[in-house]
Amino acid sequence: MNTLNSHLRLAAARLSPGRAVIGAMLLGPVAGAIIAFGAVAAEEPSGDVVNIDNFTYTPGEMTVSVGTTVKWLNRDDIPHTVAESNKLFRSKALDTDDSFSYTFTTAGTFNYFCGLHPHMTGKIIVKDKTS
Ligand SMILES: [Cu+2]
Repeated sequence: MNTLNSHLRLAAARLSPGRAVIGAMLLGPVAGAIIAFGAVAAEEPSGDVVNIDNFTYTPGEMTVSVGTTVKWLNRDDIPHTVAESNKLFRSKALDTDDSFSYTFTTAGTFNYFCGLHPHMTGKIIVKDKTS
């Protein structure tokens, strides 16, 4: 049942781009294709973004350079948080489409988890720019 629920929630989260695609189809093939392509492209995360969806941080492990700001974006329909294991940072509860950003100023490996669902974990590996 859990898996089914997860899939249903995942499907619900994908409704908005789907609606755009359906709308695009009604406008005619050529214009529709262009608009549909734009809707899909806009969904691609840009920069150093960790998406939170279906109780999962994606990507679960990310490597960035010192000075990089990482943004966590909650695409799930329930709240999540982002809490570094050594309390370096801790977000508030993020509602759907809320985000939290943190700029990593030192090299190292930073493990984090969701304060509401501690089994949700992720990792940011920060490297010096010269190495
Ligand atoms: Cu959570």
